[in-house]
Amino acid sequence: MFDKLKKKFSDIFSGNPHDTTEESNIVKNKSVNEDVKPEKTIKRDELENTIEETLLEADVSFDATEKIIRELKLNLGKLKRKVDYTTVESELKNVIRGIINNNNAGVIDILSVENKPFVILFLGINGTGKTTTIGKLAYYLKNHGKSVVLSASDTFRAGAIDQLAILAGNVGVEIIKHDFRSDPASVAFDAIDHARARKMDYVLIDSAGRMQTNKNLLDEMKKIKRVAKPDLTLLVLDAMIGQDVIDQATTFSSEINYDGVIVTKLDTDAKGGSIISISAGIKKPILFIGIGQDMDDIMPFDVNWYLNKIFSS
Ligand SMILES: Nc1nc2c(ncn2[C@@H]2O[C@H](COP(=O)(O)OP(=O)(O)OP(=O)(O)O)[C@@H](O)[C@H]2O)c(=O)[nH]1
Ligand SMILES: [Mg+2]
Repeated sequence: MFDKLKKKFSDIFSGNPHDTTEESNIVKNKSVNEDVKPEKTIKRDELENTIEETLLEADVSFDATEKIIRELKLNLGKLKRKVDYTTVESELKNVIRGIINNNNAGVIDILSVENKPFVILFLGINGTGKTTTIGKLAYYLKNHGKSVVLSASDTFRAGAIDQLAILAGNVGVEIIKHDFRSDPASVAFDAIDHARARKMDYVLIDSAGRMQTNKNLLDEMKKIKRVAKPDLTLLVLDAMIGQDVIDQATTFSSEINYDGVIVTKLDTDAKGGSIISISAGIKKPILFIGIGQDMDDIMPFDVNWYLNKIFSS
């Protein structure tokens, strides 16, 4: 996961790719053997260009890359003294952290919510991982001592109800389902009713994948939201689709208001930049990330975890 970006940053900040003894304003970080190593230096512009290229190659969107470089230059420019690799690396980290935290400030802790049942609606285009994520999240909540009921509100795709029922069985939570092609909003209504009557903690509502062009399905999505009145609406985004993810999220937000996102399939993101692009482009918090196909391959998103994955120090 994110291996390419980590390797590249590691090379850059250890001074590998652009070592030069030319006149410059960045001094290579002096380490343990500073007495024996000649001081290596590098031009600041050159380093900034290398970082810019690296971000673009890691699939960080153009806009996000420009923003990062702009802020990095600004922060480094404020430093009166000569800067070294370690300073540039830590400033870059700060800039990336800032972009991600900007959206994640005030993000709710799903385990300590007050409403009971707490209703979560999952939306997204086809195949992003909604149904799998619901299974994983049910497992996560159950492992934290919570009671969960799933609402099989993807009544559109043949097999979707069975898929969710199998997941419910595997993780050991309840499911409310109606027949194929029945009204998804009425399934959600019944699931919430069921949870209320039994004082259960969470209702997780699955929904059919839909494209922005599919008017009927978009109307159906709005109806589920109107009827279920979810406490939280989450858009499920697939890290594998690269920068199209921003367009998807923007299109969805023009149709329906959602509170945050779940980014799936990060285990397949060798390049590493999707989290940065999503944070910079969508301006919604990332609540959870999917990191594999097993039921325990989900974790609350943590900016420090991400930074540790892409930076070596
Ligand atoms: N590698 C990996 N695969 C995942 C992850 N999350 C989901 N998948 C896979 O993505 C595929 C689609 O997942 P679904 O959960 O069926 O996606 P969906 O959004 O419900 O699809 P529709 O109902 O057709 O819209 C499945 O093969 C999942 O196993 C993840 O975090 N990592
Ligand atoms: Mg599904």
